[in-house]
Amino acid sequence: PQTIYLKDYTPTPYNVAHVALDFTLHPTATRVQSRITFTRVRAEDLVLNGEDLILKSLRVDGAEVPHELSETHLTIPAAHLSDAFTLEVEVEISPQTNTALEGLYMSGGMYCTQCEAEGFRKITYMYDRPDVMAPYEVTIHADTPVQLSNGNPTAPGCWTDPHPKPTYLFALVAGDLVATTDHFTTMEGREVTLNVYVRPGDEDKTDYAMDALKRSMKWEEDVYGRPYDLDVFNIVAVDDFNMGAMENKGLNIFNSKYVLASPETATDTDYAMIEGIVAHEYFHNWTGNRITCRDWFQLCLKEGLTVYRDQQFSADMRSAPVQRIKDVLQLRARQFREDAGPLAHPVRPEAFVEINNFYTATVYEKGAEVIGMLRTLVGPAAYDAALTLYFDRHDGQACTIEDWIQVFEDSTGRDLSQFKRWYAQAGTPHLTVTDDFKNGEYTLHLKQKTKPSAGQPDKAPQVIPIAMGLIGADGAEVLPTQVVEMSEAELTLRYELDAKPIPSLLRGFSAPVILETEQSEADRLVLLAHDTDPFNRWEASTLLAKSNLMANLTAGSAPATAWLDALTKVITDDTLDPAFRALVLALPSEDNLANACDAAGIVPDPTAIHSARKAVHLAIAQHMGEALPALIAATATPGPYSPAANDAAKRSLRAQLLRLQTRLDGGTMARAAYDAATNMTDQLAAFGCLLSAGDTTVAAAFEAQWRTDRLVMDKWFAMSVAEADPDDAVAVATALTQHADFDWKNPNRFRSVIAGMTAMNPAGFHHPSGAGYRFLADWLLKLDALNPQTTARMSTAFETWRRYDVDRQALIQEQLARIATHPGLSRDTAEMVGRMRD
Ligand code: B3K
Ligand code: ZN
Repeated sequence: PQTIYLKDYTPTPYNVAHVALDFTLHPTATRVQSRITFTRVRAEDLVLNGEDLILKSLRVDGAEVPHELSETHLTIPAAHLSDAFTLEVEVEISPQTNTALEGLYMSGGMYCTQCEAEGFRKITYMYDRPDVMAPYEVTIHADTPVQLSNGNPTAPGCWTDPHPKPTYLFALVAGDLVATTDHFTTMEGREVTLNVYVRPGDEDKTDYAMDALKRSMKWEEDVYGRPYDLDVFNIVAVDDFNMGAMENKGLNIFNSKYVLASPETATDTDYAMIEGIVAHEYFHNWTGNRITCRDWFQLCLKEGLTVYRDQQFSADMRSAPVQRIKDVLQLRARQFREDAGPLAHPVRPEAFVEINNFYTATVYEKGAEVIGMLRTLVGPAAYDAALTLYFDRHDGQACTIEDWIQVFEDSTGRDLSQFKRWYAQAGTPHLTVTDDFKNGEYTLHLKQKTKPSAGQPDKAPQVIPIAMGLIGADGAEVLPTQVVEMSEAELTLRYELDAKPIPSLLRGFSAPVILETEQSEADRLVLLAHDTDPFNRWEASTLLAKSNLMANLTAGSAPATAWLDALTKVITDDTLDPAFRALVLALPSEDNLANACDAAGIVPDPTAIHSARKAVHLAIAQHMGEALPALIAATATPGPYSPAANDAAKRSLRAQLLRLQTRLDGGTMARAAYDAATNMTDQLAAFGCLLSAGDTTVAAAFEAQWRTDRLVMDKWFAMSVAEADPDDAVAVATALTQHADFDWKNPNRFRSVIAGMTAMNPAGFHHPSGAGYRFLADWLLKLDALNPQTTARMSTAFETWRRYDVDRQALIQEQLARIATHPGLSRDTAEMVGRMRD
């Protein structure tokens, strides 16, 4: 397979002035007629992308011309082309048999598309690359009640999109759909019709997505000054979808999981995800669609910025500190993990085989952190000015990271050349801090270092914005938050003080680095109790939890009473947001602890980690003991269910407390909570407790209640594996794959069971027998033949193999080798497995 390099970028020899598409839909024989007008830039052959197409006819300005076809391209020699010409092509495609869910495919009888990154080439011949932008006109002939495409409707089945766009933003949907309709008037006075299209029967689950859309549109105007630019904005929910959602111009297509919600079927987490993803896709209209990427190496230009913006939005809609903590938890769980292993790559990669493999936590989440650091470095006002310049200067263009940085340099006068290293260097910088107090002078000595990663043996220092404060031993703040810029490998900071303070570093997690300090448990307890920065209060609690867990794991030590007391104090503090308290109570994940072992030079034993975590959890439960029932009662949310942050916060704390209570009463209270639950958040929380307590009836009851609801059943599948005893996990998962409703071709269902094992039951996945590894490999090989994209993504469960003991390493390598040598393996999976293999 061919590797594509950033350095090889060349613009096309022809521009596209206009695209007209005419679809006659049929499950196995859809006809696509295209009329594309080109203008010449350089007298070269016209080489267009096209895959799995049956060419029926081809004309240039009405005449047949010689052309060549390969598996992947159509070539028309330059000699047959003029300065400006129209290419008319008719092809036949088969959406029904398109199981990759890329291009035009079918989901539950409905036609839909997914073109990002390179799916349009499976629809017709075209320059399938983001720097070729054109206005589109689309006609759809189908015997379905609804036909949708990008832009504004002009007649039934006819759509015009005046905004030039690349192929990856093209979309088409046709099917038996019903709309929930609403309206939004933009700051420019444009009346926009908003529709959320779902399958008949799901109409009662669209309110929250619509509400989130309207709030996103308003926020985008208020905070970024960007209005919507078409007369219609459509969202469609699709059951079979490879990822979360897609920002097609004016026609966002969503995994139904991120649209459909009712109190009975969706959890608070689902509601928050819907809000965040609706916002994310909507925000792409400016950061991605109006200003797009020159090439796929620039993916973070739209993704990092749009994630940053959706995080800002969620922080504004909910609690900002809680949102920040959740974002950092995600970043550490997914991106730090990726950055520490064989799949590490820069935020802007320089080479790829299959671009779908680079829609990663690094491009998205670290990409967002980079934007956040830039904003911290230049300040909020300068950030706003730079964004205004970005939109003014680049509207309608396909841009690069250089364009983005240039805007900041031009609007602030600052040299950001060193900052660009954040885009170029893979790996998470380690920031090591030591301190000293002598003769009234407090010294902080900082060092940064980034480990080598694939293809990058030596790393240069990066600019790290360090938001920090100093706290006195009594808990009083000695120095309020200031931002220190570290641009060299080492930095020394000095402060004249009366006594040695406790440093509160990296407040708000001001940079995506691994902080290494010699902080004592006593200092952490002070920070947990008194830090003025909520993020660092939580961070102190996490570090305390981690050291207590590690002590239990390595020496069998019981948790320190001082920590348990401090924890109880936070949990019972009514002045604190219950969502914050719930986060303080949540122990670091098993994967996180495996990583902590690795960082400490200890080979992680997933079975021992699982046990240690359970032991510490039990100790917390016993310590809080009699206080738990009253605490649980205090989290009641009377009145009808509301997904808003306040009530959701209480439910999240209740779930944590119920989990502790279950350790003491074996599930008595969880049973009562299960029976009394009137919403999915409470029901699922209690369900998990009961499963963990070994309840033998609840699984069947839950299943009987929710058998006909696909999204709820996804939760049932996932939870059944996640809560299984690690020794039984593979057997449980295997049995679930034989369940009548295990539709493995549906990515949501596949992920429920397979990731239920790999991500949610790590001790089961890493079982010393190697059965978990075999189970994963079996299913990856099975799915790869149908859906390479989801297969490749799920293969990352193996990325941490280097952490483990030689036996586990060998077992994993055996499965990776088995996958790699499988005949007909997809390019997607081959690339991933190749990068992960020894
Ligand atoms: N841009 C899409 C992701 C497309 C993934 C293609 N493999 C969703 C998003 O980031 O908004
Ligand atoms: Zn995105």
